[in-house]
Amino acid sequence: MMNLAEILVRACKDAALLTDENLKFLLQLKKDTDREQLFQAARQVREAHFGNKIFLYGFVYFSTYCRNHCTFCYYRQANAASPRYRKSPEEVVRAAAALADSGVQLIDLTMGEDPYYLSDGAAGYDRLVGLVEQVRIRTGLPVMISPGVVPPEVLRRLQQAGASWYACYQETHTRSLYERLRLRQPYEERWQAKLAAQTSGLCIEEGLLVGMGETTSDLVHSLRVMQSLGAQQVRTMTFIPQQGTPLEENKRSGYEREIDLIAVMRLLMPDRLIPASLDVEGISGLKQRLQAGANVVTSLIPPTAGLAGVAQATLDIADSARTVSGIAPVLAACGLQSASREEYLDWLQPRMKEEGIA
Ligand code: SAM
Ligand code: MD0
Ligand code: SF4
Repeated sequence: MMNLAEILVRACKDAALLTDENLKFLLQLKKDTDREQLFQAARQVREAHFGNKIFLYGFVYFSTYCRNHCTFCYYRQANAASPRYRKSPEEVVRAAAALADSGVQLIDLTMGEDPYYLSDGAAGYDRLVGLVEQVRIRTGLPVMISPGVVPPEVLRRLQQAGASWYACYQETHTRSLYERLRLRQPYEERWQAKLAAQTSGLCIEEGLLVGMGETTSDLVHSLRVMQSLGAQQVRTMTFIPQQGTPLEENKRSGYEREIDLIAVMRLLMPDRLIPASLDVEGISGLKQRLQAGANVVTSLIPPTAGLAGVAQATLDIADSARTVSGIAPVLAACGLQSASREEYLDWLQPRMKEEGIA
């Protein structure tokens, strides 16, 4: 049986040498001193691939209407407690422009599975494609689109309208668990949407929701599936129980599992983008996530646009903590710097070329 130091040496040498046993071992560390060694190795690997540069993503949750019933989500259709809004294209473009001016390198356009955009014949999709186009033109920044499951031809149109990324998280790759989370959304359909996005030349983001009763073996399985998917961005978020949902009374787990997973993802997928999301613990959890090897800060939200977060609808938004200037002291304390737009494009463009986009 290898010890921690041996596993970390192996990981830093070549991620391909890591076995499932090694991954399990790393995900089960208990002592803080051991976990700190894991994080240190993850930082070392991040530095080798990205130096001290961090990418910043602006987040625009432009419609919180949703036709779905995910048990974990505040915005599930039946929840009367969640704030519902659908921002006009002008409001979306204004929020995106404010984010761009503040210094982010990408705009993430996210919505619930809002029928206004997803049905109504072709009209719905036309609205979605039009929105991407406007944001792309007005900001000049790469756009990520998180619309839920959409058909392959719509993914193609989104790509042609200027989207670079499609984000769609499976949450888990253990089917029995998936079925308890994303009710009435076939696993395969969601999975295939990601493959179709890749075929259309979009970069993709895959994600794991943790603290839902998954085992360490479930996590190792997910890591392997994520690795073989070849997503350019991989994330994990801790489940935050939401008022008015079936899992409202569930106890929130600690954040350790998410933090450890960030570090293990960094070791296993060294050159991928891995977010530190402000949408879980807000600004107070940013340092820990960056120190575990994340290299993107996501869920930066303009304070006065009336926009919500997903897992944390309001935390740290109104007081401007989820902004580029709000997070600046944390980046500095970690010895990190925001990348420039050019540096982000230098990372992104070759990946898009590889996929035949550019
Ligand atoms: N409606 C689209 C969809 O579901 O794909 C786009 C939104 S998606 C980016 C929202 C993601 O936030 C979920 O896939 C899940 O990973 C995460 N999330 C939602 N509710 C959460 C909660 N209560 N706690 C933690 N993460 C949550
Ligand atoms: C985030 N709240 O980055 C956002 C969201 C959707 N692509 C991302 C979950 O944390
Ligand atoms: Fe809707 Fe997305 Fe929430 Fe599921 S996670 S209920 S699809 S907004």
